[in-house]
Formats: sequence, structure tokens, C-alpha cells
Amino acid sequence: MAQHHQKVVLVGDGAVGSSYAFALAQQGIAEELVIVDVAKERTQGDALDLEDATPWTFNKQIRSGEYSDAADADLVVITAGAPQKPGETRLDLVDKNLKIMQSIITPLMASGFDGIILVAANPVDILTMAAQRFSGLPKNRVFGSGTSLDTARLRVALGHKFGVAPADVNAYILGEHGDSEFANFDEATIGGRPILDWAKEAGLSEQDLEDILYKTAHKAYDIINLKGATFYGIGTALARITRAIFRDEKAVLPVGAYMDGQYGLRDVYIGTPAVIGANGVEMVIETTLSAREQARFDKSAQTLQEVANDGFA
Ligand code: 6V0
Repeated sequence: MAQHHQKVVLVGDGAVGSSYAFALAQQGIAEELVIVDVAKERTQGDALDLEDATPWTFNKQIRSGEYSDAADADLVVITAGAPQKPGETRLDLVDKNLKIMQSIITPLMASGFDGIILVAANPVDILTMAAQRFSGLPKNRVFGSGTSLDTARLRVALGHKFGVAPADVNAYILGEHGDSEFANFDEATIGGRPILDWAKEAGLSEQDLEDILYKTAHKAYDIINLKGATFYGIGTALARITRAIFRDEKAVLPVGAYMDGQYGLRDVYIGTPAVIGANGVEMVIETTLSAREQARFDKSAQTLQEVANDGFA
């Protein structure tokens, strides 16, 4: 991908999409942002509102548009879809959001689009697989936000617990972006020191760490109950991934990547650390896992494969 050509088409201008657009504008990441949604007036209003941020940032252009605008786009970010309602799991959204995904990918590919697709709509791992299958684009150029938000939540929780900056917590949530996810506590570190040592010193038991994981995995439900939706965290994670692509950073980020034998997993998109650069997912990092963590990974992948098999059957 040429470095000078940095155009994003955002599909889905709801809470998540508009937060992502705002993060892009704030950070001056893209040169051009085109917003597409069935709610056309909303995209027009958002584009007009967001362009008023550009005098203070570096964005060249923000506008409302159509799928045909994707013909020369480098990146399409998909946040369109029904969000979870209180009491719904992410997997409850499969049927409606698969239909929406199909209705997006067909005109997108008809435009001649040949860039990278980044999916955030839920259930993200299933919809990422759908986006890849429907588009036929290479698997490294279609990936999902996966466990990026969950990893951020874990880092916030551990950072607060141990009195260190969340950005310096080297821990990951892996697996499904959803109820079967897990943390790599057995290998995680802060400043090169094992998290398990930090936990011991702070008087935390194994169960306390499991409680932190549980709260991390359920934080979305807490936020949804309090304010109806979650969007700033994921919007910022999507902007971070976009920056890694456009600056060809080779940044190690948690995403939903295609597994082709890594961790013994095949034919599934799932949360893992990966190297992100101009070619999308340039390497899946196969972090060493303890036996109990590998068992959780296998189970999480199996959950997704069962849903995918039902959804695509
Ligand atoms: P929202 O605020 O209802 O926005 C959804 C948008 O999608 C609306 O503007 C709709 O008009 C638009 N839309 C619906 N159908 C289509 C279509 N066929 N074509 C184009 N646009 C369409 O939802 P919100 O922004 O809160 O959530 C969007 C998706 O992101 C949901 O699936 C959430 O579950 C998911 N999230 C994913 C997260 C992650 O970590 N990956 C985190 C939070 C939410």
C-alpha cells in the first residue's frame, strides 16, 4: 500500500462508528474519511460536525459518501449492525448482523475495493469471518478488532490494581471477543516482571485474578446497563489499529486474526496478539500459553466454530 494514499471508508455511523471518526479526526490519522450508513442524514450531519475539528488537526477531508467511494480506499472499517441490548450476548446478534454484513460487502466489492477490511460489529469474530468469505480478500487483509477492547479493559484493571500505567501492562485477552475469552496471566508481565509475582506481592490469589478476568469480560454489560452502549473504548482501539496500518508500524496489537495452525487452531478468526502494518495482519504472534490457557483457547475457538457453522450453513 502506498504511504501517501490514506483513505478510510467507515461503514456504520452509530455510536461506535462516530466515536472512531472522532478519534481519527482528533489524532489526524487519515487523510480522507468517507462515512457511509443507511442513515444518510446522520452521515451528512456527522461529516459537517467532524469537519469543524479539522482546522485543529491534520485531516484533509471528511465527508458523507457511498460504497463507490471505496474504489480507491485503503481501509474499510465496518461498525454497522445492531448492537447488544441489555440481556443480549454478542452471539445473539449473529443472524441480523450476518445479513447486514452481506448487504455491505456486495456493493463494497462491486466498487472495485481492494484494500483492508477491519470489522468491529458484533459478534466480531463471526462477522470478520463472514466479511472475509463474502469479499474473497486475502485473510491477512480482513481482520477484526477481536480482543483489543477486552485487552484494554484488562490493562486498565491491572494497572489500577498495581499502581502502574495501563499502557505498560503487557497482558492480553485472547479468544472470542465475548464470554469465552481468557487472559494470559501465566505469561503476562509488567516491566519484565511476571504478573503472577506482582499479584503475589499485592496479596492477590488465583481466584482474585479470575475475578479480574470475569469483571473484564463483563464490563461491556455493566456499561450497557449504565448508559446503553459502549463506544469510546472501541472507537479509540480502531483508531490505534488504523494508525498501525497507515504508518506501517509493525505494531504488536491484540486483534481478531485468522488462525492457520497457530496455537493448533484452524479456520477461525479469534483474538490474539499480532503484528499490524501496511499489509494488515503481517504475523500472528503465537505467545506461549500454559496448558490450562491453551485448553481455554481451544474451547473458545470451538464455541466460535460452532456458531460459524450454524450461521453459514
Ligand atoms: P448503533 O449506534 O445502533 O449504530 C449502528 C449503525 O449501523 C447505525 O447508524 C445504523 O444505521 C447502521 N446500519 C445498520 N444497518 C446498516 C446497513 N445495512 N448498512 C449500513 N449501515 C447500517 O450501534 P453501535 O455503534 O453501538 O454498535 C455497532 C456495532 O459495534 C454493534 O454490532 C456492536 O455490538 C458493536 N460493538 C463492538 C465492539 C467491539 O469491541 N468490537 C464494542 C462495542 C460495540
